[in-house]
Amino acid sequence: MKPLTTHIKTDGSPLSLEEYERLGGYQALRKALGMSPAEITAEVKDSNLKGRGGAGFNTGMKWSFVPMDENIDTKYLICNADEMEPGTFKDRWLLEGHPHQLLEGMLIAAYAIQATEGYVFLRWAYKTAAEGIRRAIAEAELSGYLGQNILGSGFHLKMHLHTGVGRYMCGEETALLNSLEGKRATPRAKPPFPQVSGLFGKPTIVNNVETFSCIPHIISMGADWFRNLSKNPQDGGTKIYGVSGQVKRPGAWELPMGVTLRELIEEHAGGMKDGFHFRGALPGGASTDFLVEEHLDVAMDYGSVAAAGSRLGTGTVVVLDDRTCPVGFVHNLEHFFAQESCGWCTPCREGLPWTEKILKALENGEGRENDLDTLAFHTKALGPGHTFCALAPGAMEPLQSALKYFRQDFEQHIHEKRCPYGHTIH
Ligand code: L3W
Repeated sequence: MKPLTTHIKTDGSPLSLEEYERLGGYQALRKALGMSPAEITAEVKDSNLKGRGGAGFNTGMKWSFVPMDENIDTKYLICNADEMEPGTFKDRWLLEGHPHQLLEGMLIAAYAIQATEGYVFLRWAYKTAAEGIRRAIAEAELSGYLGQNILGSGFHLKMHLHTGVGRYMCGEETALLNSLEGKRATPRAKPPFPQVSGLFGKPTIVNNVETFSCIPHIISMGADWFRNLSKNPQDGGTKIYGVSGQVKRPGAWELPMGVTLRELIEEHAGGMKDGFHFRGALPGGASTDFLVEEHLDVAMDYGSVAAAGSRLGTGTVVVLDDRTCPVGFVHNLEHFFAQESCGWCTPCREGLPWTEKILKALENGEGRENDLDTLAFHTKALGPGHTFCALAPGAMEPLQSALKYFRQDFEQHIHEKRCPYGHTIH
């Protein structure tokens, strides 16, 4: 059962409103408008849908924090479609192929929290998705699904498409809010959480594309059905997993939540390319800890990956092979994170370029004996609790786990004064 992706056309072109309606599209919205907002939130909470952007927070619980006081004049609903996590390309599939499914999920969510303004905050580079979403919004407005008095219910929702300017930082929900307000995209302190004080100081829900796309199915089929799509009903539903690296068939697939890492790599991605061997993998984009061979049978759900010392993150696996230098691999990631730091807090602004510089020196054979201690210190000083947001702690995850699992490679660079893989960085 692949409720989110079964109907996406093989050429990737978006389903039109007519095609979507023929498949039962917007029936979940009709059903939702006959329910109370509290009933919808309770159904979503019971489904054990957890946020698909990377953090895995219970979606219904998040919605339940929104004040339902009738005196609040405006509430906002935002889809975080700023997909820029390295190795992550799952939302693009849904954005380009199934825009009405996303809009229907957002409409139901907006009704559940009684938001009247919605935004799709889209990655600037997703030009094809922008066209499809713009068209879908226009189609939905013309057919009475969006705008004033939706389907005669008295509920209103105005939807806007906002394209970013290409900063990873805008994927962090409070930096995204600042960006939408026309301010510099720096994170805000939490609490207050956006559910209480978000866009322009009003109650705001921010959820990921894949999260919203699950909502029409939960409302149509019920929380029990959704929970049991998963191999581990604690983390309900299916998941769009991806694999990249030196595998035979890199790609993305919608599968029951909780398939093993081995199944993903060996069955769906076709195994390693001839001449390459598996050394490790980041399970969910760049800001997660490496898993290694002993973890291949770990179930790819939030709890199991955490128990193995990492995070499910976005569920898009980046594979490290035996012919790629782990030091160079991690340097590449730290280069990205250093470049994308917004500079707001000192540990991130100063620590990431310093980390990158040490890794570059190591890779070029200029490493010193105490470099590994300095890197280990950085993994703590830039870790959780020391920075304003999750960017730097996330950046430290591949580094700290590389120092643990591939330490010999780091030491070899220092002792041999060169990269054993013959790699250099200019
Ligand atoms: C109320 C509380 N609400 C948490 C809400 C919070 C947010 C959600 C998750 O980072 C991760 C990061 C990246 N009362 C709450 C609460 N919330 N506690 O729950 O919050 P949080 O703080 O756990 O995570 P976050 O700061 O939103 C997200 C990782 O995802 N990641 C990045 C993916 C990047 C993309 C992209 O490119 N667009 O998806 C991948 O692993 O490192 O750890 O809504 O308000 N007590």
